[in-house]
Amino acid sequence: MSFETISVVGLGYIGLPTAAMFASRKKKVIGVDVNQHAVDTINQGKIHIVEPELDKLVHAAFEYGYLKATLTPEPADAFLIAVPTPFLPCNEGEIPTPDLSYIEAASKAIAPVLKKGDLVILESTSPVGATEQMACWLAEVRSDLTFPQTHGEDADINIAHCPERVLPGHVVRELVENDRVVGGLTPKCSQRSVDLYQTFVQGECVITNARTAEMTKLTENSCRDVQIAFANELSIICDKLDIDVWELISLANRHPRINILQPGPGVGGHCIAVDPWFIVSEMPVEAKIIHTARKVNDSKPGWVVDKTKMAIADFLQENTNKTAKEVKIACYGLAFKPDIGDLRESPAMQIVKEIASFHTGNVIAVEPNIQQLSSSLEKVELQSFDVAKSTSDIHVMLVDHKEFKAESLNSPYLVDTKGIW
Ligand code: SAJ
Repeated sequence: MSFETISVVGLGYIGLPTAAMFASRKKKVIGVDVNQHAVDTINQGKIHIVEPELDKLVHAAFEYGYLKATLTPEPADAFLIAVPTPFLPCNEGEIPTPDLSYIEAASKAIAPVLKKGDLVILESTSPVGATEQMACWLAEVRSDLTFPQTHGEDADINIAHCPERVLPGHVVRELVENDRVVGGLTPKCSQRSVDLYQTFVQGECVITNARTAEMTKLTENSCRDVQIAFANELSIICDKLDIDVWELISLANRHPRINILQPGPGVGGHCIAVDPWFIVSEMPVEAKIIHTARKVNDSKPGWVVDKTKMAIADFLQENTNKTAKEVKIACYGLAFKPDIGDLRESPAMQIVKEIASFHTGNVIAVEPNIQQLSSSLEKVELQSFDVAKSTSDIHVMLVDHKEFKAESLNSPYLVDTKGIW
């Protein structure tokens, strides 16, 4: 059965580009979101998030009449669920556990409009077992339909997990080019999902089962987290040994089988710092390295703040005529990674907030990718690189944006978390 109408539930960083991609291949796409602002914006052919090339894609999809957004699900032949899977609130030191309430709400919202022959794909990053759980939620609401967990290949509804793997900043290209892992609850569920993705995916669609597909995504991001933790741990060791960690890594990486990642101020974003906890919370005894890596990366912003405090102390010792209140600190970069303006879950933001909370003098931020600072940084002043460089006493390099890499800054009071100056 072909897919004439496709519904994408959750029009965020993954759902909206995916919806626009299907629409660009002349599929009728119904985007569903609980956020009225997102729905209204998309229904004007505009976007409510920042992602290169996405505005053109959504604008064209809307103009040609292939994409519309709504608050309430409507019947479709395939449903893709791309809602957030954050973790539940927990106390410091506790292992965070995943919050599946958005998936539950999305499942229960689409259940009333499901019909025999529909395909439901969970794209949200999920703990192992979430797709089976989603199938149960759907079945609870629709006892008149049959589902793969009870009726296998003969079920009325097909269900699969197909995790997104696109890199923020390159979403439009990677959606087309990346391979996809497709894990159906039955082989037919997988095959129908592959048929759907091949509408626009040029990468290979590789079939497995749902649990393996869920674990694949968690493994990819945990692997990167562990590798970054190794680099961050090295940076702390090298600092104590008075060795330049950047030179060290570039030398070690000359070995044909070594490829160490880069240290930084910590790990940010909504995936790499989150997904490993899905494994740790399910397997707390076994997941030792994954758990430790999380702790190493989460502790890095605090280490950078301590280094800044030491730089202030050194400065005051050398400049006895000055008080702490007269010391000006410049922080370079606020985004969670280079060359984007996304400040959510950013270790750089965490560091700047902490510096602003203890420091009695001026704190400047330089962030070429934003126009104004959020209210959470009310004490901080947004300035140009040149002003920050020429007027500040302490310099804290946090994000290696291309604009910063093109500059140089030499100061005895420099905390350079990216090794660019
Ligand atoms: N980082 C370092 N050192 C490095 C590389 C990255 O400190 O050498 C930091 C970045 O500065 C940033 C964080 O790690 O704070 C994460 O950045 P990233 O570029 O590694 O990844 P994300 O979060 O933008 O996207 C990841 C990608 N996953 C992998 O590369 C395995 C992407 O493919 C996923 O689709 C995405 O997570 C997701 O949605 O899960």
